[in-house]
Amino acid sequence: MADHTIKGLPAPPTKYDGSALRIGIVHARWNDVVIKSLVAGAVAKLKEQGVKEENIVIKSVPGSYELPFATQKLIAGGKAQSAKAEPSLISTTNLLSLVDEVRTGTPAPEAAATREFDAVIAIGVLIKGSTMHFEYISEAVTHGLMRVQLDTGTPVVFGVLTALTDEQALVRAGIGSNPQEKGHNHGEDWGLAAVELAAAVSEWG
Ligand code: DLZ
Repeated sequence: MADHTIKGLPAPPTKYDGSALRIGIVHARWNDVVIKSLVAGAVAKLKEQGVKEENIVIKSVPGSYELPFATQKLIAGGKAQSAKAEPSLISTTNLLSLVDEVRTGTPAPEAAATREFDAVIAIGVLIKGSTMHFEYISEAVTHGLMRVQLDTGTPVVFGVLTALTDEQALVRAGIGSNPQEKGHNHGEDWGLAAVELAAAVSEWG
């Protein structure tokens, strides 16, 4: 019988242009093998959608519990940099880099470094142990990240796996231990979601 499922994310309705976007990734370091694969998947899809390498900022924190705070700080830092940079838009240095940008088609690095984030992907891997730790952290992080995006107005992609076993986590990062069932890398979906949210949904308001 054919392997068939109704689950999962279909392709986006259109190919979004990520070339002008600045995307942050904040990832936990716990369960590092899975994290690395998820981050790589997210970055690959961001680039495939046109997001430039210099506009992808990757930061790490120890564990998933730290993700909401760190995500909020990253977003706030981007907004502060962008506010500071605004008056200098008319400075000679900025004017020259803008001219250069138009001439070469390459965004000036200063411009990239001072822009606010169009979306942030928060990535963590929680694996259930023998205590209630997993339940408490999962719930706190889920609510925390939702709060961050609604409070800041910057989309936050929920890239947190809440797996009951090591294998569940591996399969959801596309690195399952069974060669017949390596699974799908959910990091790729998160990269696509970030571009869709930043390029389309953010324009709705
Ligand atoms: C303490 C802990 C445990 C037991 N498990 C995980 C996990 O599976 N995934 C994860 O990302 N982090 C875990 N942590 C660490 C907490 O998220 C956090 O870093 C510490 O409690 C310090 O705040």
